[in-house]
Amino acid sequence: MEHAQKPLLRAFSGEAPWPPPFWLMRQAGRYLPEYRQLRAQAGDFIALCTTPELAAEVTLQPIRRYGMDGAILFSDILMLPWALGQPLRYAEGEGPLLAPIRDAAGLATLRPGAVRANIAPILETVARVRAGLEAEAPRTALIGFAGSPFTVACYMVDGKGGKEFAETRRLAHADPLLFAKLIRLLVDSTVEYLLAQAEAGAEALMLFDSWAGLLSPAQFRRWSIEPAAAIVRGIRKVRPDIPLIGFPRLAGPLIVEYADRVGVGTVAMDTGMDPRWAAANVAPGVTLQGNLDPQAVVAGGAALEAEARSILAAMRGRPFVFNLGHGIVPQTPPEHVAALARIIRIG
Ligand code: 1CP
Repeated sequence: MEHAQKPLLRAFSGEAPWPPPFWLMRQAGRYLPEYRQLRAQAGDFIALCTTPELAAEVTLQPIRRYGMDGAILFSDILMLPWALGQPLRYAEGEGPLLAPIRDAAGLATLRPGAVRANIAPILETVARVRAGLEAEAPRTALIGFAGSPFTVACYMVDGKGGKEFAETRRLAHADPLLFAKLIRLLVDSTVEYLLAQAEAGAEALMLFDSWAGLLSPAQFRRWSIEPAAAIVRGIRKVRPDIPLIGFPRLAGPLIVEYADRVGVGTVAMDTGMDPRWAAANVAPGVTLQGNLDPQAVVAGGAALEAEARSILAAMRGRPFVFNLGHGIVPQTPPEHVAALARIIRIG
């Protein structure tokens, strides 16, 4: 389908198609039996992300079931540190584990020059998904993504998943020069990585700053807003028109400053953001995306319907993309996602 006619790309460009287009963060993955089957076949999560045939198939699985308007590349934000040469593994039940980087010697082990070769299989996945969508779901647009520098640094410095990332926040305060070097390296590599995804066929690009809200306001400006703005400038030089989505999770009212300063056309709201407040305070030209509580989809029934309808009512008439406020969780019954899709399609 003609690029400009895809509902998701129209909404990202500032139009307000209704019912709104939708997709769901983490829409491929563990709540789907067909994913669990392929995951078991691949064995290892990194193998799944770097086997284009399997990663492309997993990306398309939720589209076949629910017909989302957006397909998000199946990969992980930690594939960039992996491509930079930082040792990474996903331990069963524990999430990601990395060899932590906390000093200049650690930083010196990263290999930005190796990124291009290492991401080749991921770019091959992008190309395969784009061809698959063309054939199977021509109204669905392909979204590429990366983690934002601060959120990726949380894993690179702390060395594992979590909710606090104390080592990373301490390092940012204690040795801002070293931390700035890491962030700058990540800005440059992220521009390269996202532009390569666009070149391979991604039609929009999303930056996940899942842990930005852990920062103080001053640190948020320095480590979330400024690096994201630098990434947007780097992308815009080459691809002035590609839709960009920013997700400064847990930013609270700083979402307004993020939207003003970063230069993305779409800002994603987390679960705690009041959509009416965001509609009144975020610049009117900015498309909003979000923000249903993933647990409402686990619950299903009348609770799911009421929550979804209240978001739709708040966003009617505005450039808007329906999504969750954070990733879908593995406990989600697949039939509740089908129910949600029906509610959104009524508008
Ligand atoms: O066991 C498995 O199958 C691995 C689970 C899994 C999956 C399905 C991980 C490990 N990553 C992913 C895929 C993923 N991650 C996608 C692909 C799209 C899709 O599933 O539809 C995307 C966009 C991400 C992004 C991601 N990874 C974020 C940003 C978004 C968010 O949720 O905040 C973050 C923070 C990660 C890190 C990560 N990767 C995996 C896990 C378990 C975690 C969280 C670790 C933690 O902090 O505890």
